[in-house]
Amino acid sequence: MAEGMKRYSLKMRASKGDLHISGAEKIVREGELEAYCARLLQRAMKHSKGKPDMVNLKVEELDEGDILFLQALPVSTVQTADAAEGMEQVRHFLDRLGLAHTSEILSIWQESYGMRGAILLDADTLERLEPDQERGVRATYMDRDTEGSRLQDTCIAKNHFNEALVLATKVVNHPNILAELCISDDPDYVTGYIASKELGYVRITCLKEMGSSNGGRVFLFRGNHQEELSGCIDYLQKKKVLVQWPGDIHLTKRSGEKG
Ligand code: WAQ
Ligand code: MG
Repeated sequence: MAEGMKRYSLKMRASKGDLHISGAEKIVREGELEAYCARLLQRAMKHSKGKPDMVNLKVEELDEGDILFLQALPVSTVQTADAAEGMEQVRHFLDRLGLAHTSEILSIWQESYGMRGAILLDADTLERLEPDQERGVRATYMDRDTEGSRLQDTCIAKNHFNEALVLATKVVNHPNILAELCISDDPDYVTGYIASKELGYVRITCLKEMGSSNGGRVFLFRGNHQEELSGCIDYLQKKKVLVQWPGDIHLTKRSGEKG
């Protein structure tokens, strides 16, 4: 591969004392690396939560052959007037997936509020499967594949929708993940979603009260704990994924394909 064409994972984490201020990650070409480092640093230093006293920037070279390319989930939107109506909609979609313990799942979701990662929940037995239940499981090493799109400067301000669609696409593409539930912890962001391979990415316009910082995620797992769980956690935490948007022209061709 040509010099400067290698891809790198770039992760930023900013805090002030014990307070987490901001975090973000990108997968970029070598030639874009400096520009994105600067942007993520800017995002950290200008965050509305305050000025950090520690910013961690981590840069790792990736092996091109390890990257999994996925198509973004199809997106749909359900308008809801308030949190109660939003939760009714989530319940309805969980029922459509044929899950037996809808009410319990909705109440366990609240246990994820304030965690750094997500609850990994056995959808059938309702066992929590995270190795560290205080932290949860974090999905990382994913980004939108910007190759062939003009969207190059998306990372200074957080775009909730873009980042969530990337994360959800990665997460629900694992064969043992049935669905993901998500509410933002940002007090002024009330749109959440339920995602699954079957349903796609379903935005629910109001899923909590404005001003509330109660947010969290649940990944619903179905499978064998001995044989499939560690592979699933490994995928969520370590597999490199680039998500392709519909409408973007992709210059990344598989070998043999005509360009
Ligand atoms: N992996 C697992 N869980 C995570 C991760 C991650 N990488 N990042 C955040 N979480 C958990 C954690 O518990 C957070 O408190 C919670 O999710 C919410 O995170 O279509 O902004 O970053 O417009 O606040 C939804 C967009 C935005 C909906 C979600 O989540 C739309 C959002 P936040
Ligand atoms: Mg947040």
